Amino acid sequence: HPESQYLGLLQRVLDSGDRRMDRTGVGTVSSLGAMMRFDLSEGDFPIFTTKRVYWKLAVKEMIWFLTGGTNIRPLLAEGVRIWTDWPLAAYRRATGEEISQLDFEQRVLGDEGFAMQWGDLGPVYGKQWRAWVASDGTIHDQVATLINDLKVNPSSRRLIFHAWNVGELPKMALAPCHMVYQFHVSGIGSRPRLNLMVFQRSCDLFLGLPFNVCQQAALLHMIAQQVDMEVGELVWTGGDVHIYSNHFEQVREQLSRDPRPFPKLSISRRASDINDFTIGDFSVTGYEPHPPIAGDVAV
Ligand code: DHF
Ligand code: TMP
Repeated sequence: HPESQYLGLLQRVLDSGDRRMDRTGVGTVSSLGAMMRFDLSEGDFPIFTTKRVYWKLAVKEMIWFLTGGTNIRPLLAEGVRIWTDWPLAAYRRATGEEISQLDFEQRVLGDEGFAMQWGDLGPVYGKQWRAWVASDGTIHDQVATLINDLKVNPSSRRLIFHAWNVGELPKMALAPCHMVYQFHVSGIGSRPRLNLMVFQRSCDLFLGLPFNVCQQAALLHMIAQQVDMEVGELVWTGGDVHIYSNHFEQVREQLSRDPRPFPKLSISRRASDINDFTIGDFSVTGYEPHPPIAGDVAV
């Protein structure tokens, strides 16, 4: 089962990773370097099954990246709360106010001025993907360029977008984790297939990775549709792959479970362009996971 790649990685890091303290103060066990390959050509959608993964949240996050947005307000409007912790921590630090997460989210949703001031994550993924500002001031829409290049030059070795904008890292709430997206077309001339390799420099194996793999598969489907190609393979690569010490118990529970077949994904509608996708376009069938396993995110 392809999910065994994930379970094997969890086991390997647990068994032989390096124990250390990390930026968040939680502590991890960590190893360098990992790869997983998922064949998506038969419609398989890699939503892990050994715990329930809230795939709609992950796909909504991907759609939000594609809008070029960096403010959590539209995420909250969609019920996606996975990014609240960072602006919330910044707000508490700056004001000393002991506001609850829920109250903070209500203010971001209800007060546009407040959202502008406190809900922005800085020039994170969306900004770098859709409006990277070069040193001469020109603005680069890397995603639009990629889609154009896939159409006119599918054998290119430069089919990349990238979020590690060194000069802007200090302004980001969190430095990009999944930072390089490289595309590759096989079967040119007959039945072109679009493949994607992602490099993720830092990976929270329990909370982050299940979201990342599934949203990256969704991205591959969206782009393939826009360039009239079939979907091929998702190759996920990780740099610092780690398990937080407050997830050990959860990971052991997960490792005791047997993976089930991956569900199937279909996109029901041809979007007019890459900015036109909505969550309602994604339909997943046959997802029958084991029960959810909760864990706290390290801020
Ligand atoms: N920091 C850390 N330490 N780990 C991360 O995975 C992470 N991911 C970020 C931002 N910073 C991060 C963005 N993505 C969750 C999933 C993805 C994500 C952030 C958080 C998460 O908490 N998932 C829970 C439930 C989510 C919910 O229901 O709202 C899960 O069980 O999957
Ligand atoms: P770092 O910037 O110190 O590496 O911390 C980022 C943490 O967030 C790290 O545990 C990796 C995790 N992460 C993911 O695994 N996936 C994601 O998509 C994001 C945004 C973060």
